[in-house]
This record gives sequence, structure tokens and C-alpha cells, in this order.
Amino acid sequence: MVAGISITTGDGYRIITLNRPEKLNATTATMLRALRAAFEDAAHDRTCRALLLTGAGRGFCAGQDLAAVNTIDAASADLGALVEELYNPLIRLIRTHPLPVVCAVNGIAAGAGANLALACDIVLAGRSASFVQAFARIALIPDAGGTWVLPRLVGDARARALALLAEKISADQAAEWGMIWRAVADDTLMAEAEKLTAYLAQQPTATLGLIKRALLASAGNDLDTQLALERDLQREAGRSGDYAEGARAFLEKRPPRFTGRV
Ligand code: T3D
Repeated sequence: MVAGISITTGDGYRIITLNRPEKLNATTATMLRALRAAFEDAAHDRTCRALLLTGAGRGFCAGQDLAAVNTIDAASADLGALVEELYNPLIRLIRTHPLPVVCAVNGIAAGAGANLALACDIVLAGRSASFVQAFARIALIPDAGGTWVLPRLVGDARARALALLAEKISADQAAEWGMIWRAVADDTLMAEAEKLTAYLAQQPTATLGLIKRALLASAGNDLDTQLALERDLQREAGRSGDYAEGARAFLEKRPPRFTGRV
């Protein structure tokens, strides 16, 4: 374990676990730096083709460690600087990461902890887990990408109520609203999340990275710009050995053996 996170390796993937269970994995600066380093390191490991993020204990992540901030003197602390240094690079990194990132929300996801989960590509949550944009309760605004991702996932009306009321919603409600992919039984969460991550680790990794790029760009593009981007990225995907393998495997009626490379 390094600075509040632990990393384990599966067959072609890594599991990154937030590991301060006694504080519901509330994040400290060292923990956020370690988390960023873990995502950066995985991006450079050619044997790693998918990532799974989860939390240890009964919570996923209770957001920023408020005790750590208070010791600095909350009234004079520059929270913008803290956000810029610690949260923004991490959220950008996950969104633009070349590997698919699965998140297994094992318990409460609050504040920046909720938005950390929502930055991941596919989010599963145990039925007892919940999500709360806790910020307004302590007179802060949703950060870690919350004001960007929430309206896109759940629409403006729900995003506004979630942010302004800071009410907790259940995993089932989050799934019903399209905020996450699926809510599953607590006792199957990790098995299902790991199975999904292992599956993704066998898929055409480079192409999955291109899909992520196209989806991210679509948020700011008009149709013409997006069609042009799809053309360019499809050109790249079409030149990959994995496309040749995928098409050949289909014609030969056998499962493909993807290398994950372009
Ligand atoms: O401020 C900046 O740096 C800018 C960036 C902000 C980003 C943010 O994330 S702001 C939002 C911060 N998070 C919160 O406001 C959530 C605070 N936590 C809670 O509201 C509740 O703990 C939960 C609803 C998440 C869970 O409630 P419950 O009853 O299940 O657990 P609990 O008893 O409240 O918490 C268990 C322990 O974790 C407890 O410690 P103790 O008393 O047993 O020693 C509690 O103090 C600690 N804990 C939970 N959340 C935090 C925390 N400690 C520090 N910071 C936390 N955020």
C-alpha cells in the first residue's frame, strides 16, 4: 500500500483501491498524488489493458478529507489552487486515459468521491451504495468535474436538484437515471466488476482508447466536426492489426485474439 491506495494486478489489468477505510477513503493530497501516479503508470505499461477503481471498507470515497483542509485554516485556504493541483489533473487523466476504466462503487460516494467515480468509463455500484453531491452542505460547489458530467448524464433538471439539494441517491436510482451503468447485489459487485475489467483487458485496447476520444470530443463538437473526427479515428482503427483480426475471426467463426495495439 502507498499513501492511502493499494494496487493489485490481474491478468492484463490492475485494480486500484482507495485505502483509508476508517475515514471512508476521504482523500488527502498524498492519496490524490498517488492515485494520479497509479493511473499514469498504468498508461505506460503495455501489459496492462484495463483498470478497475474501487474503495476498501464500507465506503467508496467521502470526498476531500475535510480535516486536512481545516488544519490549513479553511477561511484563508485557496481551494481553487487545491482543485487545480490535485483534482483537475486526475479527472482529466481518467477521462483521456488510453485504457478503459471501470469503477466499482462499494459504498457511499460523496463530494469529489462521487465525481471521481463518475469520471470513470463504466460505473457499477453495489445496491447499498449511494451518491451525494455533498458540496452545498458545506457551502462549496461541485468540483472534480461534477458540474460538467452531471447534466450530461442525468439532464439539467436532475443535475440542478442533485447539486443544490445535496440529497443522497441510491445506486438503483443512479442506474435508473443513467448516472451509472448498473446497480448489482453487494456481494457480487467485486466479482462482476473484475469480470468486466478482465473482459475489457482482452478487447482491442487501442480502439477502445479511440472510442473514448470520440465520446469525449462529442461533448463540445457540432455534428459536422464530430463526423470528421469519426472519419479520422475510424481511419486509424481500420489500419490496426486488431481490426484485421476482428474481421478475420468473424469470417472464420471463431473468437478474436486481439493484441490491443494499433
Ligand atoms: O475542500 C476542498 O479541498 C475543495 C475540494 C472539495 C471536494 C469535496 O469533496 S467537498 C465534499 C467533502 N465531503 C463531504 O462533505 C462528505 C462528508 N462526509 C459525510 O457527509 C458523511 O461522512 C457521509 C455521508 C459520507 C457518510 O456518513 P456515515 O454516517 O456513513 O459515516 P460517518 O460516521 O460520517 O464517517 C465515518 C468516519 O469518516 C468519521 O470519522 P470518525 O468520526 O469515525 O473518526 C468521519 O468523520 C470520517 N469522514 C467521512 N467523511 C469525511 C471524513 N473525514 C474527513 N473528511 C471527510 N470528507
